[in-house]
Amino acid sequence: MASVVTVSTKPYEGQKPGTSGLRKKVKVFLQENYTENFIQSILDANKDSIVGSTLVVGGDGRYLVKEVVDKIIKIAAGNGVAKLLVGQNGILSTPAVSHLIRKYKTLGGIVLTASHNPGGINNDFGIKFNCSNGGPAPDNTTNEIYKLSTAISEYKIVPDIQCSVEKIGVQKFKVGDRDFVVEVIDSVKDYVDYMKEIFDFPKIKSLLQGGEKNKPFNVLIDSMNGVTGPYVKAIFIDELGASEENVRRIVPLEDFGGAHPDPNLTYAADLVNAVKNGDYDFGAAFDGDGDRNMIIGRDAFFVTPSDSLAVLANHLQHIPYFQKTGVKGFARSMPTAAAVDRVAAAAGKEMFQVPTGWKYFGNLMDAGRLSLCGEESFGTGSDHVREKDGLWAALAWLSVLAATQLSVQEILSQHWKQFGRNYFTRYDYEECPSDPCNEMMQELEKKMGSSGFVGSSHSSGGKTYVVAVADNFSYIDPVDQSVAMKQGLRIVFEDGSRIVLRLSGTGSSGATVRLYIDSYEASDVLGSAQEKLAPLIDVALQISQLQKYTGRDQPTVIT
Ligand code: G16
Repeated sequence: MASVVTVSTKPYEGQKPGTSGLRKKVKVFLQENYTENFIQSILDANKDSIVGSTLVVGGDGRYLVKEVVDKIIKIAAGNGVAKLLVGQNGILSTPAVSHLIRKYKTLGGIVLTASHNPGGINNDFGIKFNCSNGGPAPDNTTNEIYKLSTAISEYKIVPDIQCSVEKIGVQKFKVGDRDFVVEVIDSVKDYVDYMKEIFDFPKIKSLLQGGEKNKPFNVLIDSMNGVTGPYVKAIFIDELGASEENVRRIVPLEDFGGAHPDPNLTYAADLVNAVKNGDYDFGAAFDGDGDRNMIIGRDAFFVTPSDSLAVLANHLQHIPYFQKTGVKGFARSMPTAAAVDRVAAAAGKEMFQVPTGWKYFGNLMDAGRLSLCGEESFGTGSDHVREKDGLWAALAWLSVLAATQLSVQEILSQHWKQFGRNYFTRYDYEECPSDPCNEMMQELEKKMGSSGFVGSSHSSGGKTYVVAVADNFSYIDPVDQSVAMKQGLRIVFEDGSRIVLRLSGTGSSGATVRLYIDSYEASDVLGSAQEKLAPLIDVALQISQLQKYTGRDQPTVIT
């Protein structure tokens, strides 16, 4: 029989979860009791229901996951948790955690990931709590966790529990007079079974093998050495009959092999080049924890996440899950281009615009008002879980391609002809010094609120834009009326074009500035986004004085 030990500790500053969980450098988490404090704060935030509860635990395989899984097991045992469902070797993708929480009706789950941020001893780690609906904890819970972390004085742990997470199976312990169970589960099985329910796998398999056209549809799927590797193997190779040549980087590595596991045109350039130079019809990449996706077509034709969302919204009828559930509303985050709004209007569906962060979609889904949503930050997903889901997005695209027998580019051209096109780009200025960036945002907000700003004209490249609306976006949740203030500076011009500026909430050091540019054209739809948006980008740089404050001439990443 093992017993609970109470350990004295002191609070650390800065354990405030960002857009999605607490993300810091590994070395920060390695400080004495830093990780223990945060885990105890998560459990304390659930104190009314923690005793006798079941939690899901897993992560994206990055450096420190295994050690922290072990700490969670011991601290959960110390706090009266009855059972943990742990992914084998600590491996679970973020959408898989969400599914497991829902399927097994647990109190929630703890996800160990810093998502798309690099891993390894010199890089990032992260801890996130998901609630019983499977979604990231909402602001009131993360605020409570933070508050508890600022006043913590002790944590409870059972140091004598020796639990291996290498083998699938049930391990039982006695803690005082309580039973404590750790069930190590297959990391992929439940998720793969679910995907087989949602999609028509035989139809996708037939597409990949040549189907009606009798010409194999060649895919290249890139896990970027992140957690999706085993899921990609199970789905694409074992279920859909793809070959080893159709997948790459499918072994999760603690440091992602040195890659920055963020599926965008800069960090997934390897995949883009391979598709450009090879005979591929479709390419997809996923981030470290498997919730983000990037979709490209033949010749590396890039689908912006905003367009990806709109195209899927327009074709959900091809997916068996939606044939069963019907299609409720659609939603996007505020900085995401409004392409999906046009699909919603044409289909007569409710359309919601939420702040950046998947957690804001959860209430709408739980209320039965939202089927499909997405974010410009390479997130797409549906109410099948409460996280965005990279593999789901790739399978959704393949379902549409199988049903329409069109190429990726043809689908987009057709879509733009029908709905017009929202040209969109995002400039990221990563890891800038924080103080000048904060000052830039404050000064810009002041300028936007000054008299005469609304109505003022701004010109570049022969185009003139007149400001119609200037605000700091705030959101009232239509379900529980909770309010989220100051979610991004937004300047909307009279022709509907938009500039949005916000500071990232997912970085682990310094400040990352995100500049989002969006402009709608009803008929001129086949141009290059960078050319079309050049005048507006210039106007954004003038108004914000971004280059002066950040000291950067060029963004780190252009999407
Ligand atoms: C997280 C959230 C997303 C959000 C993204 C962007 O993604 O889950 O909902 O859009 O951050 O965050 P930011 O612009 O603040 O960096 P992930 O994939 O990092 O979990």
